[in-house]
Amino acid sequence: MPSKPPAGDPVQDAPQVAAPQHAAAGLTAIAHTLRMAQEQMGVARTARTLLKVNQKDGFDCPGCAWPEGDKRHVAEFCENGAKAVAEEATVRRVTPEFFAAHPVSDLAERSGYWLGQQGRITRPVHLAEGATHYEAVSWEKAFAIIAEELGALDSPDEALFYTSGRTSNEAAFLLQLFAREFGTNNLPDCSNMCHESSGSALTETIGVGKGSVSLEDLHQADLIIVAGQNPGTNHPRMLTALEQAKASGAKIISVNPLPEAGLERFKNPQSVSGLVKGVSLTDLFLQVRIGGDQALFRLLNKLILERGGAVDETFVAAHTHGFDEFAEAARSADWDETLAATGLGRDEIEQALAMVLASERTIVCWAMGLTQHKHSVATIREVVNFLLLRGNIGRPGAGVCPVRGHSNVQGDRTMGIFERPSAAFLDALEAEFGFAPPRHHGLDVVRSIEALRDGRAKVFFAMGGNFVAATPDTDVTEAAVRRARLTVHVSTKLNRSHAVTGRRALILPTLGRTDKDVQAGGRQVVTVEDSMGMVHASRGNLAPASPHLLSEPAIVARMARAVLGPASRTPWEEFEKDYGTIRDRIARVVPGFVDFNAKIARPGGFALPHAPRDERRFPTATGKANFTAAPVEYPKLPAGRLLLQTLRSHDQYNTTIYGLDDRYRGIRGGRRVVLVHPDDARELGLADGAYADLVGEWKDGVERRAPGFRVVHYPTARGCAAAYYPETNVLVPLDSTADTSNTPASKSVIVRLEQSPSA
Ligand SMILES: Nc1nc2c(c(=O)[nH]1)N[C@H]1C(S)=C(S)[C@@H](COP(=O)(O)OP(=O)(O)OC[C@H]3O[C@@H](n4cnc5c(=O)[nH]c(N)nc54)[C@H](O)[C@@H]3O)O[C@H]1N2
Ligand SMILES: Nc1nc2c(c(=O)[nH]1)N[C@H]1C(S)=C(S)[C@@H](COP(=O)(O)OP(=O)(O)OC[C@H]3O[C@@H](n4cnc5c(=O)[nH]c(N)nc54)[C@H](O)[C@@H]3O)O[C@H]1N2
Ligand SMILES: [Mo]
Repeated sequence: MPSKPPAGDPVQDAPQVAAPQHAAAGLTAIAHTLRMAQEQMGVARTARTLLKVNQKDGFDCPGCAWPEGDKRHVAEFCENGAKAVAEEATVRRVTPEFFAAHPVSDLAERSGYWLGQQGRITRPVHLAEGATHYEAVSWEKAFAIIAEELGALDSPDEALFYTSGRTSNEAAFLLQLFAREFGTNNLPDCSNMCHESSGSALTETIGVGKGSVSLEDLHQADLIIVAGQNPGTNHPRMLTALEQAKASGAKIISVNPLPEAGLERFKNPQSVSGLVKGVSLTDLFLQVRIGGDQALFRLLNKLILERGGAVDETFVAAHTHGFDEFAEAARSADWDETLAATGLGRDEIEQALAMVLASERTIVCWAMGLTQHKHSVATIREVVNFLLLRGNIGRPGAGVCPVRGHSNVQGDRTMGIFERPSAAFLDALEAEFGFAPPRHHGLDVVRSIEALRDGRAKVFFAMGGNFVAATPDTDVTEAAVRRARLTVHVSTKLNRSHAVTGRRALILPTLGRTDKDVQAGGRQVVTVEDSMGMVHASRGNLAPASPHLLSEPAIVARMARAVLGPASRTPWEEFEKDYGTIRDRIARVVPGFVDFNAKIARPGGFALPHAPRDERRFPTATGKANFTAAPVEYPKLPAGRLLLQTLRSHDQYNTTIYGLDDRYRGIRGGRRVVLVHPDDARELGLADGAYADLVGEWKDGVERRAPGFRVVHYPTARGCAAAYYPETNVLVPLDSTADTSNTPASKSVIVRLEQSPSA
């Protein structure tokens, strides 16, 4: 059976609403997976491709960053991983004829869903100044254009090099090397919008900005708190780990304004009894108000302090700093204020406390529900306080578990994709490559947009991603990007960012994870790092989507040669020929990668060192794990307003829309829905099925409006609302960001709902 042609546009957005589900995965998930995969790939290619996902000789799933266990199943993927694979391995193609038929003005009118459905891009294309259409261009000409525009800048800091988190370690290492040799640290990345708050909080408190647990630890924990995360949709393989932990007696507390089906009950598709019955996962559901987590953990900390013998005194004395100041702040936590901030009942918090005190090995997992608020860094520091109190870091079955998003977002950071690199990293780069990298800090995502808006940045280069759709304040951001002299996107598929261009624009099509990568030096592998610091090889097995594609390392290497010219002493040509030579350099620059090439030959890869986890050593400024004592914050709402979180549906991968359903939440056939508690909706005079505009309220007085959302009465926490990203990014003000990490506060948007006639 061949693949099906893409849907027409405008795509009908007509949401149908049924009751939310209470279990995730199961047989429906398998059927859904196969249908979506076959639509994109046909039957034979579906089988050939899906069997290689996450196998030791196969490719790393381009879906999420959840690790693979040591014991692999024949089908080591989940419904949503399969969708990510199908999206990339599709047999649909975007050719130069497509661009001849669709002027940029037409692409700009299309939905993101339609753009993505057109298939893989086959040729580099150029939008000349004043032109209406992209046209095919040779790779040489494309690199010459980049060299010309970068060469015309007054300072290297007028260029921005963005990275999305699918990029391999090898490509990421080359990109940061090129940017720094060119002369800038302007390396914004999707992490700035994602787990930056986790990195900021963890680096300060435990000395390493990454999680401290392995998959084995999860299996051994006796209490797992999942806060601000929806694994049933975004990290489905995590449910298997939770199931295994439960089988060994662990308890699970979930903290979330929404009852998420995946956390309620899991029907494991890998076992027959699992498929039919499933296991219930959550033992205690704390339906917290958006932004109430810091107050919750602060009060738990007070209660632990008040309970004799509950604090791990030996650990606190030997390994921590700042206890007294923290304890004083925690002791003043107030019950009434906590109940107001969290919306929880006293009995629920007491139940949670009892489970915490009964646990000897606690892990806290979190994702965007904790990282995308004004007070996110303080919230995550409070989670660290909570774990430190009972010695829950640096021993088996315990620790911090920020669950990463993109499959190699953690590795890209390890490779130096960071606008604020450490001096030690730059020293190592300088010693290895013999040039002086810039020492002043570069721009993160939000500051990059401001620089484009203010004319301080003029060339924008993106290694993957969909910058204008993923970033906040869509109208402001799109206007800012349009001011650029040149925008360049290294991409696999079409997206909104290709339609919102600078004066000139390039799309450079590249190989994806599933494609076979053959260079002059033979068949190549790349490497990735998962959410738990395991590094392993990834090897695509499909014939590339077109013979004209270049790999990401090849694109950076050729761009570097065109831009830097013979003055560069870096062996770019050699790097392109054989990625092993890149890994030899990584081994000498990045700690933990000694013998890199030898280590990736091991099936399953190797673990990077992590001082707090491995030896209870905390490489912080004080040399100890730091307790912190920030004042408690939580969002305060004016009357008649709701606090909106912008989140993912089950049928999307960030800005890539696979389909219009959100099965577990009972939504089908449309994405413009806003979930509101029935009592709040009634108070606002909004019936289920009414239509409303979402209107943002921010201190700048600018009206930000997302029109035509169907109101869905939904059991979320009171005062809260939820709607999908990226449709709602227009509502997130550019300067509404987290303290310290500068991450857009896309889970705390104050809105009012204005009833509108219809969609
Ligand atoms: N299929 C699929 N997989 C993905 C992605 C995808 O789009 N699709 N995206 C990938 C990426 S880049 C990332 S970062 C991750 C994202 O993974 P998640 O963080 O799970 O993604 P979100 O949909 O943003 O869900 C946020 C969750 O936090 C809850 N929440 C919101 N506000 C609060 C709060 O104030 N407190 C608490 N306790 N909870 C809150 C929401 O109700 C929701 O359950 O997933 C990755 N994996
Ligand atoms: N309102 C709101 N905004 C958010 C969030 C939110 O929760 N709410 N979440 C934030 C988060 S957590 C993240 S991580 C960002 C995501 O921001 P991005 O990473 O910028 O966005 P994606 O949608 O993941 O990027 C998808 C595009 O990547 C390209 N692509 C896919 N695979 C490859 C590949 O192998 N190589 C290359 N070169 N290109 C490839 C395709 O062209 C595809 O269209 O969005 C952030 N924005
Ligand atoms: Mo993310």
